[in-house]
Amino acid sequence: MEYLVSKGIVDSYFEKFKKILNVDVAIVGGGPSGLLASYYLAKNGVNVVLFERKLAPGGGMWGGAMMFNDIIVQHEALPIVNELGINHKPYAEGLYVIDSLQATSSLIYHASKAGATLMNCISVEDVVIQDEKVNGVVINWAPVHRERMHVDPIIVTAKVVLDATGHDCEVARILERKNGIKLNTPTGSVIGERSMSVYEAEKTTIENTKEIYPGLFVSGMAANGVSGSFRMGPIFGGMLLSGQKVANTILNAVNQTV
Ligand code: 48H
Ligand code: FE2
Repeated sequence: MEYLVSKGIVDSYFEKFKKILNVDVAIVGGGPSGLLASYYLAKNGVNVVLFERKLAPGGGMWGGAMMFNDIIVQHEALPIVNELGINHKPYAEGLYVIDSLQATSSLIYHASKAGATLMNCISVEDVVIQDEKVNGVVINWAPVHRERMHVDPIIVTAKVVLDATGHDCEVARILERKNGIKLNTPTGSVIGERSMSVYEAEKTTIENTKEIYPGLFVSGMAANGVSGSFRMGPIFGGMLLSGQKVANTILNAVNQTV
């Protein structure tokens, strides 16, 4: 019995691991924008893996505002909220309150049920470049990084990579720092996010959601970070709409390369 418990897990995990070594789309970061993108891509038959370095995907959505576990969404994002079966309370003109724990767990559940492979405890530490295009990611166990162990990584090839790493825009920064590459941002570099301006930031989150280098897309807070736009605080409509937009944009890109 003991042997079978272990064998079931090891067999299943490595079957899953082999499946994600070569995918259509690799998503870096399991915050709301990355999770929602993985849900829509998987729902449309795309082979997608999401890497999250923490034990629990969800990023900044669990914590609500200053750990008050409610968040705000605006009416433009309600179709997504309803599709995910998340309860919402009307609060003010065009604004709704949702429970951050129900919202985050629903995103994880729907992404997984739709067929996205969610890999937690794994960090993306580099990208693969071939013919002036991002062609995959380089992964390692998150604790290996935390302990600063000198352990070489595993390579995952992907037609498309999504930087959904939030405020740090880690993948874009790695690409720029290690390769001196010019990105599709207002200055050609990772600019870094500006201070708080809720309305402006929610608008630019959607506009900044795009391909910033062949094969590398950005969504959510990373999209605002690379383009030097504002932050918006604990309102999440822009994150959800960004995840939806990037899934549609990537869907077109992947279908073109099939
Ligand atoms: C593996 C990684 C790596 C890596 C990071 O920050 P997130 O929640 O991402 P978004 O952009 O979908 O949502 C942003 C939102 O939560 C937020 O912070 C808002 C709206 N802030 C407004 C404000 O004013 O502060 O999640 C990113 C995830 C995290 O879980 C990281 O652990 C993970 O990405 N991550 N995972 N490899 N290299 N880098
Ligand atoms: Fe944040």
